[in-house]
Amino acid sequence: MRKKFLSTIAFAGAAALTMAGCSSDGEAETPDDAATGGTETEETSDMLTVGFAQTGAESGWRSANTESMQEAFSEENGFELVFNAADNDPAAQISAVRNFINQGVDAIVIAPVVEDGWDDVLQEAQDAGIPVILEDRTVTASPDLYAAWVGLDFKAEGVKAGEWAVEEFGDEPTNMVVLEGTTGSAPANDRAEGFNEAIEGSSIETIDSQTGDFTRDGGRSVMEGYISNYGVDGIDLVYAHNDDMGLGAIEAIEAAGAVPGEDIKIVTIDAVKDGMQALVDGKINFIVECNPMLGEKAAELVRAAVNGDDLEPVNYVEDQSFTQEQAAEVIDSRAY
Ligand code: GYE
Repeated sequence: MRKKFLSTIAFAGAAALTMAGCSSDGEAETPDDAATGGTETEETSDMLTVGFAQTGAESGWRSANTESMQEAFSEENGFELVFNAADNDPAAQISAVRNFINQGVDAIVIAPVVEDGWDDVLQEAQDAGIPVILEDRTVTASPDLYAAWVGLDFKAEGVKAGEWAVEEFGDEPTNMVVLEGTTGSAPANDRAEGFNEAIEGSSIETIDSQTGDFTRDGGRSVMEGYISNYGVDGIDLVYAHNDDMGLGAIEAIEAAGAVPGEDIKIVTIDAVKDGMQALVDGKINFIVECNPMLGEKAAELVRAAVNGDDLEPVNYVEDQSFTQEQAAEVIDSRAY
């Protein structure tokens, strides 16, 4: 905690030192030193206590992001991290942030589960003089209520995925099903918007779109439903808002006796280890990257905010994208 520790030298101890005529480290003590006995002295600790409200542990991306945050906000780097994972429950996440405010932390970092509903608690943090940094996802609340955001351009990710699909399917009539991320989350909203813009006027038709909550289980069970409604032959393409849901869809397609990546093509977003492996194995056809290594930048922003420095309010991290061939080339050198 970046607070001033007030320490009082016990009178009896000071008297004993005076009597011995030297301090505890053996240095000769002057009468002035002895005179400080019984008064208050100040020490300052530069450790910053930071509350981090993580969404939960829904995906491989999330695990990599949590790891990156824990590494950057380490004790060696001068942080005491108070970690909360909200299990993707927006109300639980808001109450975790309220707890951080009540604890009087030095700064708060939030990866907001959903975009809406943040105005009140962000105002409370501001009233308490606690700077807030957003990492990963965005909110609809006014940017005046938080110091800065670091993350990815989710809409651009959706556009890249959509452009790949348009190129892949050309003029062929294409039945697509979508596995959406958590309803109301920035990446689910923006990845849908970007993709839809990119496929506008193409031969790709969205025949169904439901949430799989960014989880592998969610992706599998929604895909099972799609297969039982439309049949394997009725689906040409799966657009999954993250790798984990795509991996769940692969399980459902294989369980139905079909070949993922061939009978049904798959495009996903994230490029985490398991997703990249499935791409190399030919089960996914294209992945747009979403970089989860945001810890260092978030820590830099927290320090600057606590120091009262001017901050760049919007901080984008670059993403790439991968075909199956490109994935095979880079898979061994990937950090996540
Ligand atoms: O793509 C997904 C996750 O907010 C960018 O959340 C993040 C998304 C990521 O759980 O896998």
